[in-house]
Amino acid sequence: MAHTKCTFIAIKPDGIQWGLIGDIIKHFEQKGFHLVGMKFLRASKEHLKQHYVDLKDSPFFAGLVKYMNSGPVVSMVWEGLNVVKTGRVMLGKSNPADSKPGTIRGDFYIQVGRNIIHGSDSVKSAEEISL
Ligand code: DAT
Ligand code: MG
Repeated sequence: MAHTKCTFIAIKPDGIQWGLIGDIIKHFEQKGFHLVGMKFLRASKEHLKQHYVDLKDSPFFAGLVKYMNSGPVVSMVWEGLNVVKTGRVMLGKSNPADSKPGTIRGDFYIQVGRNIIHGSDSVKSAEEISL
């Protein structure tokens, strides 16, 4: 299957505003993963609706799309052994309050709707790299 050794990581608009681009990249580099693609872009609402299509029926969908469109994101592809699963562990939980210290969400943020970083949650969903 395509991309089995790669994951999609995106630094969200608040992560950029908070000045965390360097820290997040450093975290992944120091862990031993390789940055194989990176793009700084402002995602359109249409693009974001596709990216989050699984959540289209959730009550926070419109707010999520609006927030993700509120500024640029840093889209990255990271490669390495078990990077999808390990990457999710490094991110922490969706809700920063449940994220352990030492994880990116656990160390840097407190609100679920502003959790600074996206990461593919399975090898299958890492196919979102193409999007
Ligand atoms: P994750 O980003 O950990 O994969 P997810 O895929 O369940 O989490 O949800 C995607 C994003 O949607 C999440 O990063 C932030 C937002 N979100 C999730 N649950 C939320 C909630 N209860 N209120 C507001 N935003 C939420
Ligand atoms: Mg998710």
